[in-house]
Amino acid sequence: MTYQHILYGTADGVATITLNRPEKLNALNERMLDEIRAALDAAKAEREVRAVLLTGAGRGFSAGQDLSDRAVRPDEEARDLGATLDRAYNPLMRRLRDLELPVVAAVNGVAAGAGCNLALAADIVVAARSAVFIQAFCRIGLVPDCGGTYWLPRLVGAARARALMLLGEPLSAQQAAEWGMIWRCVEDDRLMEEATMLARRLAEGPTRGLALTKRALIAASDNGLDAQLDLERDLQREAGFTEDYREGVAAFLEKRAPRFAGR
Ligand code: T3D
Repeated sequence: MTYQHILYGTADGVATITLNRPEKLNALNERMLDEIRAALDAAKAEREVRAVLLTGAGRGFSAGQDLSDRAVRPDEEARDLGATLDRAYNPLMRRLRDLELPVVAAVNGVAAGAGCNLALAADIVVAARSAVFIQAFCRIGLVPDCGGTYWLPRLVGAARARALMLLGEPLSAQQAAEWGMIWRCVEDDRLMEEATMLARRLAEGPTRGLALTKRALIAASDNGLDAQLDLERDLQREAGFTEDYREGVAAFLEKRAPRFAGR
């Protein structure tokens, strides 16, 4: 696929996807959502890619749905937004959930609406100190989507999620980190260095084991303890047969750093 609205590149085992409509704060349109999905598929298909880094060009991460595609004249029927979720947003969120690679989001600026929940769907979120997170949906009469109503209460608790979603006020990166909504808030000029280092470190990790961990954590949101213990058993069985596990144990016993091959 030729990318118009994102940049895609790979280096050191990391596929970097940069949302690239900076003049619109990387507002999302259908083409861009298709491109992000295609880029995730490309990352998955490339053997040497073992982690994904998602960020935005310019001063924003993403301002959510491009509202200039949503202007409705009084004489027009409003479009069926459920259909857009079915066609474009939900497949992307499911792709991210199912991707067996760790995803780091480097939130370089405002993350609003679907842009906010896209960032929160990453496995590890690092944000620049100047970034803000806005559940902007209520400001325009919509419902939070992209899994926000699922993930946000689990990340910050019901009371904070409710207020964020009903008030639509900006939450600073610092506060988001203090609330456990994101992993870390860093100085603006350190963001890309920190996020890239993190993604590279993950790319050198035991990729299968990390993917299985991701699967366990996602399932834990719905499972009871018994189901989760059974799942951990099954996933541990699988991890125990990987080359990386052998290498991890050998490296420990030989008192050296492991060299994980991602298999
Ligand atoms: O529709 C469906 O399919 C359903 C799914 C919905 C998912 C959603 O994401 S709904 C929520 C949509 N997003 C918003 O409501 C946020 C709208 N944007 C803002 O509230 C503000 O722009 C921000 C708080 C994000 C940033 O404010 P600020 O003051 O830093 O920047 P700005 O001046 O408002 O924006 C800069 C430019 O980006 C500006 O263009 P201009 O005037 O310089 O030509 C602005 O119009 C444009 N822009 C920002 N957000 C969007 C946008 N253009 C289109 N769509 C946007 N979402």
